[in-house]
Amino acid sequence: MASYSSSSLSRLSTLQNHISPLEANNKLRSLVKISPQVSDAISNGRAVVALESTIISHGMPYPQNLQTAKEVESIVRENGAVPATIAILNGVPCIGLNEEELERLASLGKSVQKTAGRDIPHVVATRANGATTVSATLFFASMVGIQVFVTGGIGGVHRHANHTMDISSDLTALGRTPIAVISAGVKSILDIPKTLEYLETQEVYVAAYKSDEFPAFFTEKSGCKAPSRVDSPEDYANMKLNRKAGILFAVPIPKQHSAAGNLIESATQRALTEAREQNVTGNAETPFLLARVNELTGGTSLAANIALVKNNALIGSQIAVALSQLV
Ligand code: PSU
Ligand code: MN
Repeated sequence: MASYSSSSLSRLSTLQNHISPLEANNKLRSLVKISPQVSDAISNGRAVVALESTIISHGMPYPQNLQTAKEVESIVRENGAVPATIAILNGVPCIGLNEEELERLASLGKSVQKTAGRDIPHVVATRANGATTVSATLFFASMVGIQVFVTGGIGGVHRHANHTMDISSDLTALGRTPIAVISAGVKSILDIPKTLEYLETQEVYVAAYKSDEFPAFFTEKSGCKAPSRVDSPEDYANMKLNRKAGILFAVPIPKQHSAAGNLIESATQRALTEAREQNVTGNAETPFLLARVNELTGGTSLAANIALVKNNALIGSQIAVALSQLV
């Protein structure tokens, strides 16, 4: 249960209750801190790539999470774009982290609050540290006008969602935020066909990169046909982002890293059974499954995860650069 001191309660009510939604958003906007590099790039129309932070705090163990976060930022820079890792530090939404901030977030790991869109007012009001999921990162990225966002995998419709109603808010956030999200598809910890159906309901355009099939994170194929296919970052950028909804751009894991797909799939099945036995539900389920699959595969899944995130950063930067060159 969330609990509040009176000062944080008034901070929360300022953000949520006694003012209009527009005023609340303006208030939140005034609290946001944008790094000088990101701010400069946005005002000059240069390519910017947003990066989420739950993948750092909850998606990977320390210190590989820090190492990966730094490498992903370097890849973005090497490919001509400016990285903007997004997180909430001491209640301040930060767009673009410096080295010390990134280090702090990575070493705090799971003690940082996993922050989806619904959690933003609480984390800000209590001046807590929050690692933003895809839904919360989309919110802040769109607030400052970033058009491209790279991650590993997005949340989706969970298996057994017909009983639990567990559908990630990443999908509804994508439905209302005109940003291109580059991911390696969704993990088989989720129900992939239902996730694709729900993305259609949310009017999210889904394209696979150089493939006819929607990828399943650790493997190039999911058995589900991708709604559409795109063969170059330029073609993709040419679709422009003049829609109300987001675009999910699914990049299959590079071939040399997908070999362990079967091993990872059987570990996933076991982790899913354990989650049900131990009654792990709600927003604890995804981090539990990610960590357990990593343990069960002796780190093989982590290595594949790191490789695909870096590949997504490469393609996402190319898309951001191509977009910034469109007039
Ligand atoms: N899937 C991954 N790695 C991750 C996540 C999902 O392969 O790190 C994280 C992302 O931050 C995503 C969030 O937005 O989990 C979804 O959580 P939930 O299923 O509770 O909505
Ligand atoms: Mn959920």
